[in-house]
Amino acid sequence: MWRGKTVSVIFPTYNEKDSIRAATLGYFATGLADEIIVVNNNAAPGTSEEVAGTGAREIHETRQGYGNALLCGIDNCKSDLIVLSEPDGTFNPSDLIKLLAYSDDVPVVFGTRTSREFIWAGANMGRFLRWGNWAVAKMTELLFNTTILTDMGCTLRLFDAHALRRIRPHLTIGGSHFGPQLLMEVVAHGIPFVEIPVSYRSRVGESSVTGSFSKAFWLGIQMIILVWQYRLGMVSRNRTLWTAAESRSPAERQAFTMDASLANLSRAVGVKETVPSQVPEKIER
Ligand SMILES: Nc1nc2c(ncn2[C@@H]2O[C@H](COP(=O)(O)OP(=O)(O)OP(=O)(O)O)[C@@H](O)[C@H]2O)c(=O)[nH]1
Ligand SMILES: [Mg+2]
Repeated sequence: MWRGKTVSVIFPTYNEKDSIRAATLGYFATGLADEIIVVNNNAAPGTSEEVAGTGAREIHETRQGYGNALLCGIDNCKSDLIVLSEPDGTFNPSDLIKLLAYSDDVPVVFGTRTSREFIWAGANMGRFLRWGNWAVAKMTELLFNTTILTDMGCTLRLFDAHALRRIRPHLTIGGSHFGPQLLMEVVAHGIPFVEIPVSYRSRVGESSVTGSFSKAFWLGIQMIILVWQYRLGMVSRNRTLWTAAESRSPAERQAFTMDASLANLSRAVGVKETVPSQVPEKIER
């Protein structure tokens, strides 16, 4: 629970039998996660036994792929704040509080794994992955004039349920580049976000994606193609854009609504000087 909001962590799992128990218990130990949803994506035998008794809820998605697994978790989650993570030991559960702290200000918080001080010894974040993720993220930042972006592929992210529901109909990718699509839809909807450094540690067991140079290279190319498809308007669908009013806290929203109706009222009755806004504009674009 975070400031009266329920918190869920979603773990897709494929090949994390040896780390999923510790990861699950680690998130619960923070005292901040109300629920952990493990999406078993035809996972290694023995995974369910490791999850049993941890308090996590296990569900199954048979369509293979990181995106399919996460979408299944998202569709089965009713919490106010939804954290997407991985149970392979790469992320530190104690970073949850950092994501939550920023959720007070913005509906989406992305992690970044490219800050040198946060890359632990043995982590799979060599020069190619680090600068590759950084370069595609910078390209996106420049092409869309976003706030700072330094990592395209970090899989530790927090979403306000309201924001996630808004972009959910636009999420279509079942494989590994679901992550970049999620980021691009946040950008395309104009949803405010921030990116914060998170610890990145070595993986327990074999990586099946970025551990292989050719797979990581191909994923990078797919990311670049995806970003340009968005830039060139090739993925334009009807989107309900995020409004400034939606970014306010409930109390601020109420004040804003009252303020706006007072201003409308005074306009309607012909008062020249409108009531000054009590709530400063939070986001200037
Ligand atoms: N490879 C693979 N991963 C899946 C699948 N379904 C869900 N996943 C999840 O996708 C995430 C990414 O897979 P990893 O093997 O850790 O790949 P990676 O994160 O690129 O590699 P590292 O960064 O070294 O951890 C893991 O949390 C998996 O559980 C699937 O069908 N195949
Ligand atoms: Mg991983």
